[in-house]
Amino acid sequence: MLNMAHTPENKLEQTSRLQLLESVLAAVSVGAIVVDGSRRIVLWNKWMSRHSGCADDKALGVALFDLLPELRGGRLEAAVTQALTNHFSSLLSPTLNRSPFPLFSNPAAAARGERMQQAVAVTPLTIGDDGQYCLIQLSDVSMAASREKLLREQTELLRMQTFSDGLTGVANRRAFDVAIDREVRRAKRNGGMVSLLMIDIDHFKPYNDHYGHQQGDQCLIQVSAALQALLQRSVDMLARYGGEEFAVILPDNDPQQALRIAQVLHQRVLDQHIRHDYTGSALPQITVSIGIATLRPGQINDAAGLIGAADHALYDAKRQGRNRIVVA
Ligand code: GH3
Ligand code: MG
Ligand code: MG
Repeated sequence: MLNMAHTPENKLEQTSRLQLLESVLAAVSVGAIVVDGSRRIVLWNKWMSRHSGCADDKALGVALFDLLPELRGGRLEAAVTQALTNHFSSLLSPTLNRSPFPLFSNPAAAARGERMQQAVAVTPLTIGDDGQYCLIQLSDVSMAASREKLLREQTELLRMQTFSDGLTGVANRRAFDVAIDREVRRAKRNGGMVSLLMIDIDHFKPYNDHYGHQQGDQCLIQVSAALQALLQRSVDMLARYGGEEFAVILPDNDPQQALRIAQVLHQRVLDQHIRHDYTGSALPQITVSIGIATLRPGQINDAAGLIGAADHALYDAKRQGRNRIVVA
């Protein structure tokens, strides 16, 4: 068998097999680097030359971490050491280490200094009896990464749309339900309180009927923007509760603080001077009625009770003539 391998025919065969392997290495669209036991580069394929801007004649024979000192002390060096000494393979997670090598997908990206995002696999190779080598394979995952980023952004947009009102852009009823539940549980856990305002536009049906639905929509946008502009704490939440009804959640606010905020919001809507000539005998402009309730230890103690009490106070404000505030 050994003798056969040395016949001229077999030699030729071996040479062409080597050439075949070399062509494959040059053609594949992954980077291949092989380093020996002293971490000197013994193989650096075409893909590496193309994407690193460093030709193989510059790389071969040079210690990898001399050629690329930025890789020293990092996860790649640890992986190479593991492969050479313990014969362990490893994959460098692209999420932890997006672009360890200074590689660029194309010349334009190189000009912008925008590195390729890489998947890196490190594999031990034993050649002959005790020749320890290490193969580093690199692939370009920039496309996959940018697709993933797009997907993440779209998911976030969908999430936002799921929780915000399409007309006014403020939180919608679904977001309100989640928030009121969270704030009530938080208040009960801490023995604190949370106030709720229910705000309803007065005589909105005749406004719609006389000025048209589109102008009605504009009015809703203007009122919600005016209310939103006044809420300063990030924990306060304005939501569109339904049609022309809004809710404001005020964590940690007692009834006096809630009343003060309600007064400011009420006045702010008046200051908009949105003309409304069909309010009957009332002021010829858009006004709101507000009901306030507060969840406190020993009193109202769940979200449904809080909403019911604020609603009831709002109903009282309407009954007493609208354009006013009632505290439950
Ligand atoms: P009150 O002073 O008692 O609150 O009377 P109101 O007319 O405001 O109340 P009502 O509940 O009778 O009418 C609410 C109206 O709000 C009915 C509907 O035409 C209008 N509305 C609800 N949602 C929208 C919306 O998204 N856009 C527009 N343009 N109008 C809406
Ligand atoms: Mg109304
Ligand atoms: Mg209403």
